[in-house]
Amino acid sequence: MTASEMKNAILHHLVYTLGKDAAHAKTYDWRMALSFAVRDQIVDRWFEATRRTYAEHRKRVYYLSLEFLIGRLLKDAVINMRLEEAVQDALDALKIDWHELLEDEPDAALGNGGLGRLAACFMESQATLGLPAMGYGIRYEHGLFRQSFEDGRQVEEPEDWLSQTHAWEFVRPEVAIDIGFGGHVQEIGSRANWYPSEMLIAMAHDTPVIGWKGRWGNTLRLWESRPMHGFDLARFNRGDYAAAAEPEALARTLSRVLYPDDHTEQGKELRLKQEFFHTAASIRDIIRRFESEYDDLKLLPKKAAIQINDTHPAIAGPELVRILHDERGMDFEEAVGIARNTISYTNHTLLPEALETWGEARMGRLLPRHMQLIDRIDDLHRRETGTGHVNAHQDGKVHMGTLGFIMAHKVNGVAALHTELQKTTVFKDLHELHPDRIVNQTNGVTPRRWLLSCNPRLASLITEGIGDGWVDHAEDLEKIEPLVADPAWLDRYAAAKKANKVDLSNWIAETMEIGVDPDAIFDIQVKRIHEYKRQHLNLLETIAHWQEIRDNPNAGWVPRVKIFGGKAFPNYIYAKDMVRLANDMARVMNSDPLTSRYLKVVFPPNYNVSLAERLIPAADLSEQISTAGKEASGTGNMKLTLNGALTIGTLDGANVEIRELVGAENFFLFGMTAEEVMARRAEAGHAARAIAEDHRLARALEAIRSGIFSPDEPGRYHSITENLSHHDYFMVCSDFTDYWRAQREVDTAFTDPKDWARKAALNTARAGWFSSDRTIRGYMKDIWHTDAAPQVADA
Ligand code: 26Q
Repeated sequence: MTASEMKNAILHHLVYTLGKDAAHAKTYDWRMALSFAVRDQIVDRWFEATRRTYAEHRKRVYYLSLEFLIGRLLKDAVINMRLEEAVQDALDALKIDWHELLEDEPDAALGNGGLGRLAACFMESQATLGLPAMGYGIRYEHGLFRQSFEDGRQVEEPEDWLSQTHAWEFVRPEVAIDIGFGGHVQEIGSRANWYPSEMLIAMAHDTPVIGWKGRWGNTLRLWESRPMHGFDLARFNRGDYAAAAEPEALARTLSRVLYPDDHTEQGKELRLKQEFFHTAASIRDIIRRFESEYDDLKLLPKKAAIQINDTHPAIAGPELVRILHDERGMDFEEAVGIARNTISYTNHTLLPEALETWGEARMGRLLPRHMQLIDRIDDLHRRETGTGHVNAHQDGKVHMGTLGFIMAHKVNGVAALHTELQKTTVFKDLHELHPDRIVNQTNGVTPRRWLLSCNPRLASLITEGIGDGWVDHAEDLEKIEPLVADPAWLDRYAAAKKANKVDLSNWIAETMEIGVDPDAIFDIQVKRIHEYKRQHLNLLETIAHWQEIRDNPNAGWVPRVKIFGGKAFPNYIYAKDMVRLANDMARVMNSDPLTSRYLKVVFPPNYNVSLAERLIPAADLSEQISTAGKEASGTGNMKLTLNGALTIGTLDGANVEIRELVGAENFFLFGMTAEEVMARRAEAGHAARAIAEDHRLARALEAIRSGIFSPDEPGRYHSITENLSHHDYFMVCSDFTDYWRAQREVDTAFTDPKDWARKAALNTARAGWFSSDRTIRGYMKDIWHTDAAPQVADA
C-alpha cells in the first residue's frame, strides 16, 4: 500500500465511518480513521486463513483464558502488516502526529499480569507461525483498575476502555449462545436433562490477530453477557422504571469487571458464574464449529485441542462431558476419554493460597449437573487408578487443580524449575499415578512487541547487522555475538540504550517532575506488588544504600535510579503498604541534598502494558528477586533480558534458564535456593538471627520504625517491620545480606561501561530462546499434536 492510498483510506473512513470532516476532526477521530484503514488491510488475509483452515480440514487450537492482557493494538497491526512507512508518510501529508495517535489508544487491560500477558503473546505467536488457533475470553467492560497515588497511597479508579468505540472488533450478534445456571436435574438412567432456573446470553465479539508480515490471521473471540429477555415493557408502562431495567443490569454484570486478583482465591459466586459463562460459551462454540465440519464426535481430539489457562476454565472438562454424554448420547466413559484427549491444562502457580477451590454447596446450587458429573469423573478416576485418596471433590470442596489434572491428557508447568516442583509438591500424588502427564513448556514473549515495536533503536541496529530474520526466528539473535566483539558496534549498542534512557528521563521529568541522571544505573522492578515478589527487599536495600551515602556523601557513589511499577490487589493491605512505603521513600530521598545526585526513587502510577513498553527498553538492571520456589516463571524477566538489561535475581522460575543461557558471568545471582528456603523456614528465629547478623539490615528496619519516611505517622509501617522481624515467611531478612553483596557487584560492574555494554549485548544475543514462538512450537509438538498451515504471501 502506498502512502497516498493510505492517506485516501484514512480520509475515507474519517468522512464515511466517523462522519467527520478533516477540518473538525480531533485526535480520536484521526486515530479511529487510521485504525479502520489499517484494519481493512488485515481482513482479507484473516478471511483467507480461515478459508484455508476449513478447506484443509486443519486441527484447531483453542486457548481458553479468563484474561488477555493485549494492551494497544494499532502499532502492533501497523508493524506486522509492514505499513510503518505508508502510515508515517500519509500522516505527515495530513499534518497529523503519529505518536499522538498511538498514545491516544486506551490499553485493553483485560488481565492482571503475567498469565494474561502470556495469553496475548501466545495469540500473536500462533498467528505468526500460521497455526490455526482461536482465543476465547471475556469482553470485560472494565479491565484492571487504574492506579493513582494520593499522599503515596494507592487509589483505584474504574478502567473504562469501552467508553470509546473499540476499533479492532467485529460484533457478532448472530453468535449468541444460551447459558444457564441453577435449577434442577432430571436423571434418565446414566444421562440427565438439566433445567436451569436462570438464563442469559453470551454474545461474540471478534478481534483479528495478525501475525508477522500478515502471513496468517487468527481470532480472539470475547464474550459479552446479555439478558435473554431485555427490557420489561409491561413494568415500565406500570411506572416501575427501575425494576423494568433490572433483569438487563443483572445479566450484564457477568462481563462487567475483571477480578483484580492474582494469586489469592476469593471464593466469590460472581467469579464462579463468570468462569462458567466463559467456558460454557466457548465449549458450545467449539462443538458447533466442529459439527459444521464433521459428523463423528469421536474425531474431536484429532481436530481440536483445548488449552485451559490455569484452572479458571477448568469446568471445561465436566461441561464437555455433559454435552457428549447427556446431550449427544455418548457413553460416559467414552465421553470422559474424548474430553481428556482434547483438553490440556497449564498450571501457573505453586502458592497454596492461589489454588482455586469452590464449596460443594455453591457449586451444587449453581451447576447441579456438573457437580454430579464431577463425582462420577472422580469415581471413574478411582477405578482407573485403583486408588481412593485423590479426588477433585474432597472435604466439602471442589479442587479445580485436581479437576484440571484428571480431565487433561497433559498438564504443563511454565518453567523448568516450576514443572519439577509441581511433581514434588502440588501434584505429587497425581504425578505418581500419571507419570507421563506433566510436561514443561517454559514461557516466552513475542519479539515483535517486546523488541521490534518497543525498542526501535535496538531493533534497527540488530537488523542492520544481521538482517530482519531474527524477528520471526529469534534464535538468530545469536548472530550478533560476533558484532559484540567489535568495539565500534558495541558503542552503538550502548548509544541506543543511552538514547532510550534519555527518552525515559524526559518522560519522568515531564510527568512526575523528578530529575534523573541518564548516566545512572536504571534499576527496574516492574510486576504486580506481592510479598513473594519481594519489592520490600529492594526497598530495604535502597534504604541501607541511602544511609551509607549519607554517612559518606563524597565517596564517589555509582548513581542509581530505582524504578518501580505495579499494582496491588485492592484488599491486600500489606501490598498496599509496600506501595506507600516506596512513595514515602521517594519523597524523602529525592529531596535529600546529600544523596539525590546518587540515588532517586521513581514510582510512576498505573503500570500497564504501554508503560512496560516505555520502561523496559531503558533498563540497565532487571530485578527478579522473588523467594526461590515461589515465582512460577516470570515473563518480565525475559523482556528485560531481550532488551539488554542484566538481571539481579534468585534461582527462581525462568531466571534459572535465563542464567544458563546468558552465562553466569552476565547475571548477578544471589539468595537461597528453593531447597534452602524450605530448610531455613523450619528453623525457628531465622528472621531475628539474620537481623542480628547484618547491621545494615537492622539499621534500615530501624529507619522505617523511627518514622523517617512517615514523620506524621511513625507507626505507619509497623505491620511490615513486625512481620519481617518475627515471621518473614518470604525470607526477606535471610536473603538481605547476599542481595546487598550482589548490588555492590552491580555498582562495580557498571563502572566499566564497555564491559557492561558487552554483557548487556550478550543478554540480547542469547535471549532468542525466550521467544513465545519457541514456546508455541513446544506446545504444538508435545501437547497439541498439530502443525502450521502453509501461509499467505508476505504483506
Ligand atoms: C483466581 C480466582 C478468583 C479470582 C482471580 C483468580 C486469579 C486471577 C489471576 C488467580 C491468578 C491469576 C494470575 C496469575 C498469574 O499471573 N500468574 C503468573 O503467570 C505467569 C505466566 O505463566 C508466570 O510467569 C508468573 O510467574 C505467574 O505468577
